[in-house]
Amino acid sequence: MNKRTVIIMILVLALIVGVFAFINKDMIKDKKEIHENAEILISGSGKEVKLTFKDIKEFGEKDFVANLKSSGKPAREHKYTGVLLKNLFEKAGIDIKDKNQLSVKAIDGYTVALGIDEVLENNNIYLAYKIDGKPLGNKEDGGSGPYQIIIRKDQFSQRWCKHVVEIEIND
Ligand SMILES: Nc1nc2c(c(=O)[nH]1)N[C@H]1C(S)=C(S)[C@@H](COP(=O)(O)O)O[C@H]1N2
Ligand SMILES: [Mo]
Repeated sequence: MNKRTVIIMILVLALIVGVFAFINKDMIKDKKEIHENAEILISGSGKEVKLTFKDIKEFGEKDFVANLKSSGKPAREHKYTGVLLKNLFEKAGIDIKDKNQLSVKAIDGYTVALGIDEVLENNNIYLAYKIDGKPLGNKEDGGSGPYQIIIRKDQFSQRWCKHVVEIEIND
């Protein structure tokens, strides 16, 4: 290989890395906007739907009680406000009955897999936006929202995904 070929190869690689960095930056910016605007992206299974806070509220706001286990603190009961996750999909006109699972993704990269069977349960998995009557708040204010998945049956709260920005449907 002569010197010229090596230089051209290095330039081509640098260009590829640059393009990927650019695309990635754009994707991170989109997620950040979704988080700040209190929106949620429903993706996967050929779908790409953005839901606003107004949409989500109108899907059927409900108060429910759940035990939060925060790290370093004893479990404590709170009143949450939100929408039963299966109702959100039903009202958005998305049939999840025959799907495999949902991947819930947060702004910090935390991801939680939810089995369809548990999602279809009656009083278990919610998408919440208030705790004890107050908004959950976002990551920057030390809150756990704007949206958080609450799994009433998960007694250690590990799968209670905070700062939800995307729910991906897996076939
Ligand atoms: N987005 C996001 N959600 C998350 C986590 C996280 O790191 N990021 N940690 C989980 C864990 S391990 C616990 S115990 C609960 C409660 O977290 P807290 O101790 O910050 O209240 O949130 C869960 N949800
Ligand atoms: Mo935890």
